[in-house]
Amino acid sequence: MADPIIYGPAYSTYVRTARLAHEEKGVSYKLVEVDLFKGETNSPAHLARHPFGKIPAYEHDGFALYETGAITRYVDEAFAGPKLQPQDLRQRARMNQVMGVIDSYAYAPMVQKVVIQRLVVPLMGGQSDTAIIGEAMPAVDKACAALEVLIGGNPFFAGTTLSLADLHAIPVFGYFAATPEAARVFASNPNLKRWWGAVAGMASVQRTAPKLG
Ligand SMILES: N[C@@H](CCC(=O)N[C@@H](CS)C(=O)NCC(=O)O)C(=O)O
Repeated sequence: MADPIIYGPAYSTYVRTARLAHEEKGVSYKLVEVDLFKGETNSPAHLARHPFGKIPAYEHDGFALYETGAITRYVDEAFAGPKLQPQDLRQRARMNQVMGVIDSYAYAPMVQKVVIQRLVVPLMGGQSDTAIIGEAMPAVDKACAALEVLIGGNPFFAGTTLSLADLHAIPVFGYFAATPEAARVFASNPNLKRWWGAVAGMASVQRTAPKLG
């Protein structure tokens, strides 16, 4: 059986989540570069894989899939290896809730606004727009305050073991932690700070670390 294929660039947060799922399961995969910044996500070939022109797209043995949460749940259930979805109903509900919070409330202000302005725009020779960052920060604070409550005193978002929720959150925090805004956000959210301090050192997280620039 051929290795599964993840289509997308290594710098994408959602691509990294899909990669982390394979890494944690111990499943080898092929990463096929589709560069967002070169407009390749809107090429006919990519739109055939993902009609919304997003990344990642995925293929396993003739089965095509998109949407990161669907991909990571599939990977967890299709392959042997450590279970990344809790058996316990409520822990699994918490995992799904956190994945939804990242998608709906955290990703846009944290990545599309603060990370793009702080890390990507300067790399492309521009200047960070502090007005965009300032406008995004109330939404960042709200999302992080909610995640702070959801993780509580647990080591991971769904409880005592790593789950897909952590893999959804890691790439977002991986970039956000490198912005100047992170110090204050982590100071206000000690549970998130403790969580990030622990997961940042995981081998899979190190192996998938994006190289910007
Ligand atoms: N709902 C999608 C979101 C994926 C997504 O937004 N990916 C970003 C990159 S991390 C993207 O494709 N951005 C390009 C765009 O929005 O045009 C999923 O869960 O896979």
